[in-house]
Parts: sequence; C-alpha cells; structure tokens
Amino acid sequence: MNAPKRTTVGIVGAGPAGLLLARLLHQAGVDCVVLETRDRPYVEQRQRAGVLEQSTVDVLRASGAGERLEREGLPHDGIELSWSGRRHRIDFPKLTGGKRVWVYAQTEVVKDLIKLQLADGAPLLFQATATGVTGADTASPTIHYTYEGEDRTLTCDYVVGCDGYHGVARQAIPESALTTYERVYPFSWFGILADVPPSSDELIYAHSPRGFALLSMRSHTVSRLYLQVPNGTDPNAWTDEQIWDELDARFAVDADWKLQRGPITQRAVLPLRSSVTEPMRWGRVLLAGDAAHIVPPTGAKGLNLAAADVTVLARAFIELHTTGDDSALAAYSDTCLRRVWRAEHFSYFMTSTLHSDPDQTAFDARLQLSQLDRIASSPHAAAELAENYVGVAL
Ligand code: RFL
Ligand code: PHB
Repeated sequence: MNAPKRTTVGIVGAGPAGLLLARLLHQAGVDCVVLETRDRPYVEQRQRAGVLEQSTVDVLRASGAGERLEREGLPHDGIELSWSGRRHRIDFPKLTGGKRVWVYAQTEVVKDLIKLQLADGAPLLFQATATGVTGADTASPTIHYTYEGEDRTLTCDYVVGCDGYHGVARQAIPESALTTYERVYPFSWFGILADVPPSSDELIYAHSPRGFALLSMRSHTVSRLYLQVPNGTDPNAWTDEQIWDELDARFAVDADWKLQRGPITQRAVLPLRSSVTEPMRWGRVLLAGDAAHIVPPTGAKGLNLAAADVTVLARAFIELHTTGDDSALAAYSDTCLRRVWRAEHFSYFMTSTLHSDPDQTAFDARLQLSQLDRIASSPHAAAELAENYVGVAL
C-alpha cells in the first residue's frame, strides 16, 4: 500500500475503536487513514472481550459489520451470580424493560471490520508504527511513523489516538493539560480458552473465599474461563488439571451441576486496572477507547466504551464536515466522560463485590456477601446491576 502523506482524520491504532471510527467516517465521505503497529494476524487473534451491549451491536450493524454478528452472535438475556454454594439469575429483559446483551468475541468484531475496510474503505496500514504526534495545538497536527523501514509523516486536520493504554498519541498533549485518575488492583485474571461446550447457557460470575471466577464462552463449542490470581502469576506454572480443579472449587454449588473439562488451547494472565485521562481532547488531538480510559473486565465495558466514544466522535466529525459546525466536537470529551465514569463505577463495583482482596478482613468479606444477598432479594438492587450491565442510556 502507498504510504499516504495527508488526510483529514489520522487514526493511530486498529483495535475496535480505530477500525470502527474509520468505517463510520468513510461511510460519510470523511477522509481518514489508520496506522497500526502490529500485523493483521496479531490484531485479529488478540483474545479479549466477549460481551457487546445492544448499542454496540446497533452501531456495528449501521457500519455494515453486522452480517456475521447477526448470524453467529449469541443473544444473552441474563447472567448468573454465584456465592456461598448458591446461584442467582439476573434477568435482563425483566429488569430493564426488554434489553439484552450479545456474546460475540472482539476477535470477530475486529476481523469483520478489517475485512470491510480492506475491501471498501479508507487506507489501513499494518506494521506502521506511530512514533509521535506533533502540532497538537496547530491546524495541521502531524503523525510521525515508520513503515516499510522508512520514517514518514502523515499531516492531518485532526489526529485521533485509538492506540490503547500504552499509546503514543496521548504524549502529544502536554502533561500539565491532562489529569489521570487511576486505581491498580492487587490481583490479576488468568484467562483460558478451552475446546469444550460451555457448561452453562449464561455467563456465571462467581464469588468464593478462594477468589473470583468467571465462566464465559466464544461459541457453542468453545469456553472462555477466568480465575482471579495474584499479580505476577506465571500462567505456565499451572497444569491443566490444577486450573480445572481450581475452577471447580470456585464454581461449586449445592446442586446437580458439573463443570465440563476439555483441552486448554490458550492461557494468559492480565493485570486489572481502572484509569481515566481527562480531558479526552486537547487542541486537534483526541483520545478514544483504551487510550483514554481502562476498566477492569468484570463489568464487560471496555469494548463497549470504545464503541460509544467513536460513535460520538464520528457524529461530531460528520457534523463538522457537512455543516462546518464544530460544537459537537468541542463537547466530545464532556459527552463521553459521563458514560465513562458510569462504566468506571460499575466496573469497580463488580470487581470489589466479587473478588477477594488479599488485604481484606473478615468484615470486608461479610459486606460482600451482604451486597450479593441484597441483589438476590431486592428487584431494585438487581435492576441497578442489570441496567448497568446492558448499558445505561446517557
Ligand atoms: P486496543 O484494542 O488496545 O487497540 C489499540 C491498537 O493500537 C495499536 N497501537 C499502535 N498502532 C500504531 N502505532 C502505535 N504507536 C501504536 N500503539 C498501539 C495496538 O497494536 C492496537 O491494535 O484499544 P481499543 O481499540 O480502544 O479497544 C479497547 C478494547 O480492546 C478493550 O477495552 C476491551 O478488550 C476490554 N475488555 C472487555 N471489554 C468489553 O466491553 N467486554 C468484555 O467482555 C471485555 N473483556 C476486555 C475483556 C479486555 C481484556 N484484556 C485482555 C485487557 C477481557 C480481557 C481479558
Ligand atoms: C469474556 O467472554 O471474555 C468476558 C465476558 C465477560 C466479562 C469479561 C470477559 O465481564
């Protein structure tokens, strides 16, 4: 692919945020270019999120990437919470006036968007590494990048950093202009993929004195499971049998239910973090998705927030392009941050209610159990969880 030198919107990063933004802009006739440091197979195979809110499904459909999602995505009308040997189902449609979520892996969302973009879309360059962004406070910010062994520049009207938590776009903004709010958790998630049909039709979020566990899925034949583990755990230090035994212990219920085992095909440990950088715009550099905020995965919000950010941003660019009105662009950061902070709170709430903090006291553990009991006994408490899980309209 020829390396472009000039565009209207320069996008750093081809994760879900960058790819969806490029798609929405291209459809509306706004010129853009996406630069991605990794190669295509790496981006398409990176195991991550699994749960999509209805609003994310709606924007993917509108972007033209809904066809396979409609065929293969699994609609989910509830989740199960598990603690003290019992389970409680959260019924989404009943508690939220008919809403539900979809299980469709981020890997598949990314594959669908890349396929569309390469067939009919704006330029997307793989193995193109942004090394810095200059001129954030000028009318033509510039992305400096390397591609095919050469240093290059892409001059833009606007630059959008969709380059994740370790991205470079944020560094274009003076440190004094940004505030980062952050919380690091004293535990990580050990995630596995296993070739075995999911042992439950719905996701199970389990609280246990041994730590949190989550049962999720990728399809009718592939399970995705997570265990809370200490930070710094080596995933290869566990045998398959140890993993399944620990999952068994954490999902144990006083009922006739058994976790099915199968070959483990992938394993990884990921640290948990909450983080928000404000504002999400400075001059002509804007941040979207994980580049601006991180949530611990317990609330299943990261990918959905990324999709919500770029939906707001695409509308703002399209308004500017068609009418010359930049008020939506000026409001971008404030508009997004309301949703971001709601998701931060929910993700923190789910994490702190379901995990065992190594420093927690017996008193703290009793508070968690009381909270879970409250959710199981009060439709108001259950509705609060359900509304946040399916996505709050903001
Ligand atoms: P991404 O996906 O990190 O993409 C950023 C892209 O930028 C590229 N990049 C660069 N490119 C060029 N030059 C540079 N200098 C660059 N630096 C970086 C990177 O290679 C990459 O391709 O960010 P984006 O697009 O904002 O998307 C965010 C989501 O990926 C993330 O929030 C979710 O995966 C979080 N998440 C979940 N979210 C949900 O909504 N529901 C879930 O169920 C859910 N489960 C999860 C998750 C995240 C997890 N992990 C691994 C953190 C489960 C897990 C295990
Ligand atoms: C997943 O399927 O990877 C998944 C599902 C729900 C979460 C986090 C991850 O809260």
